[in-house]
Amino acid sequence: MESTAAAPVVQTTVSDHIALVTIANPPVNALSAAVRQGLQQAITALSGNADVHAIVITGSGANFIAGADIREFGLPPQEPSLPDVCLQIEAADKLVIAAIHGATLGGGLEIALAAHYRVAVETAKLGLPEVALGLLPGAGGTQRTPRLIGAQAALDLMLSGRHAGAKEALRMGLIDHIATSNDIAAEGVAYARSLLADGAPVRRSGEQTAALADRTAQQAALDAARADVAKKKGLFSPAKIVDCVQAALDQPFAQGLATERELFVQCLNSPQRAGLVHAFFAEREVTKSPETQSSQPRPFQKVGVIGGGTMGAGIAVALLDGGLQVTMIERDDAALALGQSRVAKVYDGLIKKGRLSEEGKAAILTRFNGSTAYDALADADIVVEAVFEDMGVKKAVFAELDRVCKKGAVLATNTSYLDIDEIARSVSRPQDVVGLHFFSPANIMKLLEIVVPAQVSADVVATGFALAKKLKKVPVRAGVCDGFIGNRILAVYRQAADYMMEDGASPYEIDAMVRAFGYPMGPYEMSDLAGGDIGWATRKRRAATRDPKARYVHMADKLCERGWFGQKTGRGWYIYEAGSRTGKTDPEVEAIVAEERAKAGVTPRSFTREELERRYVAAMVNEGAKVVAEGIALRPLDVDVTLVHGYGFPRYKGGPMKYADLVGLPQILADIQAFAKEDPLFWQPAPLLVQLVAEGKNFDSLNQA
Ligand code: T1G
Repeated sequence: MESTAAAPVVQTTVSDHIALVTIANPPVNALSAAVRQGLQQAITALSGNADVHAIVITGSGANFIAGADIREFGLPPQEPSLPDVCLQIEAADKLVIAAIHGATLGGGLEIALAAHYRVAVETAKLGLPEVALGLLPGAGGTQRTPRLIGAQAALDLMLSGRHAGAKEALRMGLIDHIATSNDIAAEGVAYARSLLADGAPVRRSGEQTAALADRTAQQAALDAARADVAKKKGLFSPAKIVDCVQAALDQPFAQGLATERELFVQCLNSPQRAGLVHAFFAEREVTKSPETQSSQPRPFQKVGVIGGGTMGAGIAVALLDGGLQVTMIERDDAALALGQSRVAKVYDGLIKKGRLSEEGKAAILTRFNGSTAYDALADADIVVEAVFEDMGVKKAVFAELDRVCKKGAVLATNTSYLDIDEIARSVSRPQDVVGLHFFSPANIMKLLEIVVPAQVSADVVATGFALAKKLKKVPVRAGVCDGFIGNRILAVYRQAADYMMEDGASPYEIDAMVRAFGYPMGPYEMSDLAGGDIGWATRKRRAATRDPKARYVHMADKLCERGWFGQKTGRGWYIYEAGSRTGKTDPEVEAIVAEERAKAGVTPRSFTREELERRYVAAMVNEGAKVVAEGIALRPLDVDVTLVHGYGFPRYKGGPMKYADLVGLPQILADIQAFAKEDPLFWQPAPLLVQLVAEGKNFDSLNQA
């Protein structure tokens, strides 16, 4: 059978003195080595072809170029480098025009900036999002962009990583012309002809000076950005970006490019790049589950929400923001009115911030209605139950849903720990029951655990993933166990923190360590935010099944017995002045902690911050390994995405499993084995971790399909 050679990733056609160079490297025309080589060869050939008066560069498919090929980072570099390809394009002695559509990001925009003129369709998205990967624009972007649009606008694009639309790009001076049709290749060729007709000169971005002329204003923008970046603790590349733009102001172009290269390589070698690139791909891999690969989702537009409490209302807003028809069910009119007012309050808040108009709110709420009768859900495609966490109450709700919902409706529960298999067994259609575990506030938090009970059909799970995409959530497939992926691991590293506290560390020391590690807050601040009573209820619920040999720390209970639940009671682990969400340390809490230590017969010891960190992370990673081994999480990357998007794990560390790989699994295992000498019951090394270390492998080896 004749093998069809793959189409070249760079294709050139010449028509009537205009060359069209098309990059065809699906799915997003990433600038892989083959594309760079193809571009270099094309520009070389066309530069020497006297019959060619102008060169138009464009991309096939939905995008111009979405940047360098991220999969190549960390691999041995292949020639030509992207900076060299850009320099070659810029140096061309005949007009080079970039014809832009769709995503024009990172190296893709740098190619366009190296061209002499740029035309874009109205829907094009232009940006330099390298900072989101722990990098900086390393192909001349930090030197050409400020020379075209000034330091302030350039810094804004590079430090925010945001995508600018074509109109804004034209206003900024990033592009020269907006196409009148979406046929970008034709528009590019037409624009080239008009430039030739006008006698437009070759215009090299690296030689432009006007935008940087007012040095005082430029320096002021740089100083402001440097001050801003200094506040962003933990991130490596933002400060390097500012250094590069400073070089654009202070140094000749060629020297600025050398400075950029040096700082780019520093970012490339920083562990943050590895963490952030891992997070980028992990967020895309989690959407690929066995069920989404094998089944089509059921269609949905009408969604019911049972319960108008904090979670129910948040879920209703998330669904409305996703453009869906939403019906809220509550037990009586008063409860329904409260639920509806919670939803309205969210939109009123957006109006106050100027991010929504009254008309906008009214339009959204035309898709929102409520009832106290389950029959209102007879034609719902999906129903999400978000009532009180009690099995009896849940089963009663599902019995009603089983009675009223149409055949094929997806029946979902938002429980954060109850046994979904038991709920499924309680209805006549267990194959339609699935867990959709939202995180509070449900209209804000990106994570959605899609919990897969034993009897669910694959297309129901696929529907959960489709719903997540519709709501712009990050879905993670989870198996049924107490706490699924996130809450189960949280319970373990929180326990490790409590043990360190009983052994001598202050809760404030532990919170400080966790913040320094990169979290927005520590476990005790988090408990005060969420409400200590939630953890208390969990501990009481688990008391019956807790291993009597397991160590139990009473300090949190002592605070709860006093009604110190945190922000909502003005006092928890911290004291909160009226209306303040910033807590002050509390000597009375320290006294209670000391008293409980004495009762437990513990002689307090001191911990270095590093010791605290290693125990906290080891507990997280060890339980993560157990969750993967049991198949509760499909891959280690699912644990990473869960902890990053639902529990504040610093994204630039990639997630606990990726972080463990960067630290080295032998180190993590050695730590656990050392801690086990103190408490062999709590610190039982996960067999998967032991196996990987023995085989010289890491967690990432399990992420490869
Ligand atoms: N390299 C390699 N693969 C990429 C890629 C890239 N740049 N961008 C996307 N993909 C893959 C992605 O993994 C997925 O694969 C598929 O394409 C579709 O992506 C020197 C250093 C373009 C807005 O940061 O923001 O240039 O899962 O699911 O929702 O200065 O992808 O199907 O196997 O996201 O339509 C800078 C990253 C690179 C842009 C499209 N560029 N990409 O979103 O689809 S660094 C970026 C995106 C750089 C230079 C530097 C988005 C998108 P799979 P998708 P989408």
